Amino acid sequence: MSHVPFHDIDKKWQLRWTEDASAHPSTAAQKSYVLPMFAYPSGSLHMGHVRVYTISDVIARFRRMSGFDVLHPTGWDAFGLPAENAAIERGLDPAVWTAENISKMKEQLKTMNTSFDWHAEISTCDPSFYRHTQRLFLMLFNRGLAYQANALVNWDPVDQTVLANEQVDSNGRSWRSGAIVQQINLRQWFFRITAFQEALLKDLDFLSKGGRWPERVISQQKNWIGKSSGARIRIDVKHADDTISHHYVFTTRADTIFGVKYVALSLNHELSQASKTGLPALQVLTEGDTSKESGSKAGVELPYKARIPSVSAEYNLPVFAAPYVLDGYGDGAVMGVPAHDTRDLEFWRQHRPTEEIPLVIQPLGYTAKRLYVAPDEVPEAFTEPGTLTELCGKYAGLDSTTAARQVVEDLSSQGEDPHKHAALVENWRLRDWLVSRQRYWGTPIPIIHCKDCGAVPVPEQDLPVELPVLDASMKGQRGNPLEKIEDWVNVPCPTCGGPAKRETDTMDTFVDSSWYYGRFVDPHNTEELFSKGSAVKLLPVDTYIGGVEHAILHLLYARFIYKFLCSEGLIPGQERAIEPFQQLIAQGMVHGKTFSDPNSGRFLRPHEITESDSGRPMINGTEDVANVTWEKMSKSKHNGVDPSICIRKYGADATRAHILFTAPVSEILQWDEEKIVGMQRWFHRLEKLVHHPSILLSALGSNSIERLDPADDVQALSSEDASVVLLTHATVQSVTNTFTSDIYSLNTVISDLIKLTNGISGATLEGLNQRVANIAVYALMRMTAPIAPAFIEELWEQNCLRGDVPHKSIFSLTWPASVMTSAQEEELKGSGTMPCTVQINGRKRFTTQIPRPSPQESKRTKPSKARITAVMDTVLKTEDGQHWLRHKNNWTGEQRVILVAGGKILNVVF
Ligand code: ANZ
Ligand code: ZN
Repeated sequence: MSHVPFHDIDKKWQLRWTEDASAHPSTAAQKSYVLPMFAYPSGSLHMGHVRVYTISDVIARFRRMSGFDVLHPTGWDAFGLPAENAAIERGLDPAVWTAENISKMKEQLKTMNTSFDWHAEISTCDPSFYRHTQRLFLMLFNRGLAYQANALVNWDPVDQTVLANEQVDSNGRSWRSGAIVQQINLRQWFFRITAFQEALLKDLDFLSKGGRWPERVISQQKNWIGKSSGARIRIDVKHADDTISHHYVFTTRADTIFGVKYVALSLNHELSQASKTGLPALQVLTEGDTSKESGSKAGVELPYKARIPSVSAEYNLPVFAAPYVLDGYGDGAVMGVPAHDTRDLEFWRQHRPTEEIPLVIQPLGYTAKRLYVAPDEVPEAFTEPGTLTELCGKYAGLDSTTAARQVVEDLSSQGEDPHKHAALVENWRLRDWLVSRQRYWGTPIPIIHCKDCGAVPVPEQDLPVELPVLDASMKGQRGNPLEKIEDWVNVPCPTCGGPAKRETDTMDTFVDSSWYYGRFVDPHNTEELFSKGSAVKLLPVDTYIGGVEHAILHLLYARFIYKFLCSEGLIPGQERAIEPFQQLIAQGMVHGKTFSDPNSGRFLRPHEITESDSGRPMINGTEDVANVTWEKMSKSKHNGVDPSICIRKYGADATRAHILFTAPVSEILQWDEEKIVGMQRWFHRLEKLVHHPSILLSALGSNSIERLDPADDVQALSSEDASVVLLTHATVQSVTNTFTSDIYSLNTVISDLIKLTNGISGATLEGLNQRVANIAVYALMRMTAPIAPAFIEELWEQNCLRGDVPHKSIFSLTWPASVMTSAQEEELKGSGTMPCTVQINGRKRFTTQIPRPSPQESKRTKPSKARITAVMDTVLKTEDGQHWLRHKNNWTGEQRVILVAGGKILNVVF
């Protein structure tokens, strides 16, 4: 076996491609914008990065070869707390620290043989970028879509900043500092994303069509936006002094109105607040950390009684203050229906363990024996829609949907405005986006606060508001250093010239990433975020690739800002739905092999393990075998793999191929380095093929080896030639189809290419017609090029040299189309079908129709591999085939298959 110096080849071609980058201006008519989610510059690439950039690079290279004008850029999500904290710990300027990390990671990215458009590189912490983030802020501000308001926020007392809900763990601690998070009221900046909620919801339908986005992501976005249609129902509340007041509850289940046993109010509801002084228990509840209690049964009964007018004349419903009722959703008030809501049942069991509850909904076609039951008699609430029971008066017998509609209709006609007994309403779970952070390392909010003029935008000509450089005395301090930099904070008011102060909050980094994909289309524009011309030409992103952990926030914010920019006319002429990412490829995580001690559960380092002769991982110095699991790579589990080491050892191309081959794109990838040699072996076989004396790709002229001549008589081909042509043809179709419409199955591209490589080698090149051999190898090389770019480029160059033809990049060649005409294909495959009896282990199981053998095939004494594969494919597609081979037996594709009598009998041996 020859030893290809993969590492040297990588280096050689990385350099050559950089030199050539400007050499081929694209003349393609159609653009394709392929974008991987940009990285946070932590300083080193991890396997997750390698996976996402491999996928995007392979797609980008494929599209270039397919004739698209491809934009494949990347940049750096460079602001944010981790950089600032790392810088504080080391006493460095975050700008310097970040720039160093970026240059390290950029080098690493290049070692992956990626083909990025580096001329468009951006970094969100660069003033030339963030001046536009500030412009975006002011555009929103001028439209009333960026505003200040008081809000209860999660405050991390150690890092001294506001945290997003997602950054607080289930124990109420900060994800970073570990401090108990406090809820405090602070004046904060918000973006009014709720102004776009209808469009954000509706356009999800477009994204779900044809699988543009994964359903999982769509449903997460739907839930987050959380539109719910229901009704407000009036409740009358009698106070201790017999006065009556009117209030409302929000319900999506008006059909359960006859099952109401109590009313529950949020702790901040006006009625809860009004009774606080007399109820110490309520005070305790209010002062506790309510965020943790929202699911609990906690509650305090209040000194009121309630009724739902038109259901009951008497005030017989107890009223509770309960943390499970959220503020700011609906009316902060709930009608409690223990029999039909899980939380309500739990709550009722706690507070009225013996009082019977009415069953008002029963499953379709089922009649309950008793309509009143004790809370403990029902194992769980019946929460599905169903049929209304006899307890529901004139609504008895109706189905839930009809009854709910009817109840609301009836109640809406009762009572006087503004105190109607009910009204239809919609509620949205989506809240405006809190964008301010009390930290240094982010885009400064371009606002100046003046006592007389209020919040005044920084004038256009003064943008960007640059971050001041931290001086040594600021380093290592907690809190927001901006507040302490007097020369920066104190400025004249742009409107009246009086003394004023800059806003010291900076923006959430999600603001940067909400529009960065727009910047790549016009990265050097100083006047605008991007020009209309470039937007029309290049936006939206055609294929966006990234981790599913961004399924909600980043993608939702980006969709919002894109819609906003379109509404401002910055992105004109969008024919398709106004969506920034037309296709989303969500890739799975990379897991590492993890060893732990079966006795203590302790995670073990690789050097604590030695493989036994039988391949078992023994814990050194003991008789114990380590437990092996696959888990998310992390320092604490000692299961991380450094991609640079791997790339240096095996070459970038084998690493890329391994990543693609090991798992379908959306699934978890179990990183098992030992398997990379499998890819190297495939490369060696491929190399042997290309080095064969009869393979002279360029010399023969690439036109003549693109495909068979339409005038060629395929009947004249030998059976080996015919089967190689058919296999090549099938591979081109399958690989092209995966690349264009089934990217999630990229793993099958590798297996298809391996099969073709083996198919050609198996046919012993000497025996093949030279044209046919060259057609097959030429197609194989081009199809492998996006995956193993440097290796194929090298083989291609060597082949050119051997043929004495000047080399030009393999990426300047076009993607293979079909290698013969459809008439030729039909002739080769033969037409019509014939009956075939299928046997399993020699016993006859069923009979089905299979394609007739081609004329060449009929000449053979033994059926070709291609023929067997074609027959098995047909058989597996039948119902009988599925039943006998997949359900009754476990067909893996490796079983022995015997085809006799031209196909009349097929025997599969398990
Ligand atoms: C009575 C009822 C009976 C309910 C039943 C459900 C089942 P979605 O679909 O998420 O909008 N609810 C209303 N306001 C609430 C608040 N501020 N905090 C917590 N829960 C609240 O949920 C609507 C349902 O959530 C409403 O319908 C209400 O309970 C509860 F068998 O009303 B339902
Ligand atoms: Zn002023």
